[in-house]
Amino acid sequence: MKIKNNSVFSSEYETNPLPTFKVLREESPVHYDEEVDAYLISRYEDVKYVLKNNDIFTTKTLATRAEPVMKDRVLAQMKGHEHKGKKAAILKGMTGKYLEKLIPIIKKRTNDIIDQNINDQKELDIVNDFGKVFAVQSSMDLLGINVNDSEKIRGWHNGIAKFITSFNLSDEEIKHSLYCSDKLEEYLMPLIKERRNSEADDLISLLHQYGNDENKISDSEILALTLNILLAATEPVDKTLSYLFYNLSNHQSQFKAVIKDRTLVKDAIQETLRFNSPVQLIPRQVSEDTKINGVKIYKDDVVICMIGSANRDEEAFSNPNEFNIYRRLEKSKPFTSHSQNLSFGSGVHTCVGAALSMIQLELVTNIILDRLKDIKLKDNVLVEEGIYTRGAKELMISFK
Ligand code: 2IO
Repeated sequence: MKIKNNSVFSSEYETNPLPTFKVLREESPVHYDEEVDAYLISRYEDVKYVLKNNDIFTTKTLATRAEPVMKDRVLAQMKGHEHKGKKAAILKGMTGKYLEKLIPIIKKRTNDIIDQNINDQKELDIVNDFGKVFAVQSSMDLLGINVNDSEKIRGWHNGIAKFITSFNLSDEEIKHSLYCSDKLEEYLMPLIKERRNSEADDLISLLHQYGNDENKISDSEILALTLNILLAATEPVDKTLSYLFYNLSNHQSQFKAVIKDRTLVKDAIQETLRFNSPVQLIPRQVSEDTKINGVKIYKDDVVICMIGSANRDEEAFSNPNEFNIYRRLEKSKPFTSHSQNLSFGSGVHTCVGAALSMIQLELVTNIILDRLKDIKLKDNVLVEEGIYTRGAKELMISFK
């Protein structure tokens, strides 16, 4: 396979990016892509280097990629004292007594959606019947938004997600994303204003509570962080869950082991995040002339970390193309633990929701395993979509 000189993001790439990842890692690990006007970073060590060195490789690119639909800066755009404070406020709402309150709600949502989908046919689509519905509802629970409106919010969420995770959108598509962003603002702003002096324990109230004499936080900043959390907590969830059940179904002895020994659920999720990273790309902008792996890049250039490629790098993981939930336990082999995967990023901007998402996915998976017996894929062909965030279009399963 030859690297195309205008863009690696072809339709073959979207069908299966793995061959391109391999060629890039081997032949052009810091590869300039003309069409997206950015350098693609495909090796594990280089991706980690970029993500860790946030002074050289900044998040400034989010000003054009995210701000138009987020209406203000997201957490990843902040630094220093402000970043530390707002990150702590968000983290507070996902840990301790806040987490304790969330757990039964997560369980209830899971059970309710399963109840709605259990029919005589004993079939369901993990992506569209379960994952996408659960994803937006659990994000709304975290933010303290009534889930009665979840279908409306889901539609608008899709519109802003498309803006952030696409290259070359048409004018019509941009217009639609901006419309969805306006609708979300219209919906959320009154709620944000209402909670200005709230002592409640949802994340919107906690963001207000962050504001005091020293630390200021405006309603528009709270709106952007609310949209940030809504998007980051929703977008990867159905993708991870469907990849998990797809991978386990294709590795029956590991599936059986997980069903029997639930301490392996976490390992199966981590290995799925490595094997099929739901967030495939992380962009950064260079603050000064520099080099990555010997290749010169100049101030203001954009580099794109290819998470999906880094997670399949043979220099970082032994047998990277093997789905193996036991990696963590195989301590004798070097560079093998699945938890070294870069699916939550690395460095100061590592995903704030990483721990919560692992807890959430573990709870959901356990309930599914308890309630749906003898899970089988209806069709073994997995049709995936997306090059920025990536996931199955649908995944029909049968159960008893
Ligand atoms: C929301 C892309 C699902 C984040 C983004 C504008 C900022 C940031 C990410 C992740 C995952 C989403 N970037 N979450 O890559 O908050």
